Amino acid sequence: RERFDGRPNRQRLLVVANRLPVSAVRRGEDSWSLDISAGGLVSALLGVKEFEARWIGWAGVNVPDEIGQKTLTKELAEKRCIPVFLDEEVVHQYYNGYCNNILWPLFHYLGLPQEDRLATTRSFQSQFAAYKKANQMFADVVNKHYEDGDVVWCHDYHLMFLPKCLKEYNSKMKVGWFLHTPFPSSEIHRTLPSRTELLRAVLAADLVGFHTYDYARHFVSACTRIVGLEGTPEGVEDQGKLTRVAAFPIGIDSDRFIRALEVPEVQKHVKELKERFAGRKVMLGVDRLDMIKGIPQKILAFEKFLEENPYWCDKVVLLQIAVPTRTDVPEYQKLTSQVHEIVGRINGRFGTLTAVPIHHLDRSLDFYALCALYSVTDVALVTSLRDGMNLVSYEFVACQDSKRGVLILSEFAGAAQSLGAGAILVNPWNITEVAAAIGQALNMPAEEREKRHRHNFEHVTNHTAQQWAEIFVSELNDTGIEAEKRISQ
Ligand code: ADQ
Repeated sequence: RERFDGRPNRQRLLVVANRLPVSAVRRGEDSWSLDISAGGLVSALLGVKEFEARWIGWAGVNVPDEIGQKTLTKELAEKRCIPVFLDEEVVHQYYNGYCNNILWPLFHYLGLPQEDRLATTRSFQSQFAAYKKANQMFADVVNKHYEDGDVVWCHDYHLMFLPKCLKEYNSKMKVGWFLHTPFPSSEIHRTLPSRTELLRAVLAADLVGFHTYDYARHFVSACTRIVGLEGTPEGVEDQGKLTRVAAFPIGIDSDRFIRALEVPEVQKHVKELKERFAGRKVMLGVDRLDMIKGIPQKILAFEKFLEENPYWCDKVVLLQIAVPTRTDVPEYQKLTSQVHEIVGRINGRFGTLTAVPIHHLDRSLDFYALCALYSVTDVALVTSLRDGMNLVSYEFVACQDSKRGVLILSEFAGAAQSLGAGAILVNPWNITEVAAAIGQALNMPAEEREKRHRHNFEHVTNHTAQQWAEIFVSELNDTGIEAEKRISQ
């Protein structure tokens, strides 16, 4: 395709994810307000100048009427977003059910739901049927907007069926799929009733990507051990068709964080925080409130540290910022109460009339407030029980170039593979070990902090989200070239 001035058009990239980077709220019959969320994926793709990205996904709202669908589609088009309309029943069965009740816990090694949890969301079979139906609805929209030469990049565990649906429409479509969560050991994946159908659906893609080499290896083992296909150094082969499988560790837009530290509003927050916590070391946790993030384990380790080191009781504070998610799911409600109970107990036990050791906030912070917090922190605590990558650890490092704070990082986060040499790695299940790591971090000599920080800062600034996206899409474009060469020889 060429433009009128003779220069080739930028390649179009159709990014398909369960949620659009925009949330729509209805204001009237035909009026909408759109709230843009600048998540990691959005900033990754904004920085990629080679491609012209379009987004396809659900806008997070049920729009049953035709007028609403038409007006919302028009408004979203201005933001290069294309909506997929899912009704309430599909969302309940596909999103709350199969995605969040089955795949999410399974991929994080929490196992399949027990009968009582299943009963509340109807049967596994009907959730799986809704999952396939929803994936087909995404495929219909992609197919409607696809033009020859486009590349299609599908994201995450919500859309494992999508590559298959797309290739059924058009076998020449270039399709990539990337998983943001861990892919578990094949022995875990084996327990899933629809294990083979899902793997085969993903394998329809030309390129399948994971954050780490281990997840890629687990996926290939699942294909060989469960489906009986052949694993090769390149990926998985099925009757002469190769699906390339590889690791593409995500990064962040580190410049965005570094630049934010110069903004007066951030500096004002920094000053306030420094005054507020003068004379105390600041420890920080920032997580979505999810069982995979190991928040209770983190707080219990902090309690153990205070118990064993009374000297520190009035000299350190733990700020735990936990954004509530999936608040309608009973497990998440239970987790919230559990965390509140533990925090209350510890503050009652170690607090004084003027200060408490833990500040726990159940909410999201805006970008500037978050950057300010990262920059005043002495020790960041990431204790995920499993985590695909964990971008909070990257964001903390990006904001620490003047302070050189210490990162305590779970060995079960993908980030442990990239920031492991600079962080103190811990097993979050071992509270004694985490408590000891807190002591080590708070007492670490400046020279060692500098060395560890330098390692991590270089990694975070040299492996950005933009590079991640560019490398994935350029590999996707290259898939099939070897096979074409073989055929023409
Ligand atoms: P998440 O599980 O959401 O992502 P993470 O990678 O840590 O986890 O990203 C969370 C993002 O939300 C960060 O950008 C962070 O700044 C923001 N955030 C968290 N708590 C916040 C708060 N209280 N206020 C404001 N912002 C907050 C999934 C996978 C991860 C994987 C990413 C990207 O579970 O393992 O790293 O996708 O692939």
